[in-house]
Amino acid sequence: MSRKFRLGQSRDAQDLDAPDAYAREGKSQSKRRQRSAERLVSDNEAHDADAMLLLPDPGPWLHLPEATLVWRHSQIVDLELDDGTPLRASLAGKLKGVKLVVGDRLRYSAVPLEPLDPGLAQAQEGAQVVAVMPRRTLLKRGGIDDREPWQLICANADELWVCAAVVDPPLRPGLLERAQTLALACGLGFRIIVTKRDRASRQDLLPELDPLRAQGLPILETSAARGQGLEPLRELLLGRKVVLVGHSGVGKSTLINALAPELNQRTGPMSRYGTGRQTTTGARWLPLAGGGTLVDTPGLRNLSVRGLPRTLLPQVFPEFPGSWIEDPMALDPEDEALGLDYPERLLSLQRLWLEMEERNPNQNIHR
Ligand SMILES: Nc1nc2c(ncn2[C@@H]2O[C@H](COP(=O)(O)OP(=O)(O)OP(=O)(O)O)[C@@H](O)[C@H]2O)c(=O)[nH]1
Ligand SMILES: [Mg+2]
Repeated sequence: MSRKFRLGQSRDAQDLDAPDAYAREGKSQSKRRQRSAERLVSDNEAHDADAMLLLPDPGPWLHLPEATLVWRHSQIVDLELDDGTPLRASLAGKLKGVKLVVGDRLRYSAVPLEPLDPGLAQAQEGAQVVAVMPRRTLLKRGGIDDREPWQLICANADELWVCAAVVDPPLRPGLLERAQTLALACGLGFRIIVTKRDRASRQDLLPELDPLRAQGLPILETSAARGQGLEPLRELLLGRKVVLVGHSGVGKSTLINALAPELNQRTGPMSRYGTGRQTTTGARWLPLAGGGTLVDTPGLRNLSVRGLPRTLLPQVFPEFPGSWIEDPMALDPEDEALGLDYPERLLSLQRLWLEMEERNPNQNIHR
């Protein structure tokens, strides 16, 4: 396709997003996963995408105080009370199997109310979480296989800001469209934050983003290194809970430090792209001194839309007629008669359309 991409970046449409994340798995790992996915594929229950999102009734516990989950270890959680006090707590047995996620509003008791898992002797003392309040929003992406239909990212956020660096790692518009789709599915506001703007010349107008600009998506260009573009973000953050997502190394944590130096998030040099080493290792809920909340997340390799409804697509691709969205596979993005300004958008539509229906990506992607 003859589009104007920056030197050194891939022009290959396949590279715009990253199903290749799967291709990097070791052979034995992929075989093991394939086998377990096959075992599950006949099991209807495994496909109940919402089963894992059901929360036990918090009714009996509403007299207990509430706090926000800010960091999750495996069986222990760090909470922040409404006055800002931190509190570490264990989880009651009834929450076993409930996937808690940062941003969850939890009811806790200062003394354990339930016997604890005997394996957790060190947590016998102290507070215990006994209930989760219903979530206002829940950001989730498609899971890697049917054992885990969804991967939860964050609860109770208002907006999703997807960060994309101008370079290192390369800008991948495909990930931005996926993030927009997830934001729509989860009822979150959506913005694109371009990071490391200082790494590209001012003459470089970032043509990769033209198709998204043409859709009127809000795109903000920033450089944490030069302090560029931060003021508008500070204003947008006031009173809002915002979750940042993006590839590893795009500068999410650096941006958070630039916006709120008191948070002092760990940042790190770029790992070789695709090695999966992330500097941030778990999502963290970070209330800001000036009001508002940021959620730092570990770098994503891909954002799967598997299992999301195709009815979201007309909002993501408003430039295409309804009949195209109903059956995009009937069209050829290379077909000049379609008169497409941005043929890669049709490719993206086709990719998302196919993926939404997929039961098990392993069976389609693996060798
Ligand atoms: N030149 C320049 N470098 C930046 C900018 N923002 C971040 N970086 C560099 O990019 C690298 C990665 O930054 P991080 O903030 O750790 O990236 P991250 O997105 O939090 O990465 P993960 O935690 O792995 O997901 C660091 O070496 C930063 O110094 C910027 O605005 N300009
Ligand atoms: Mg980070």
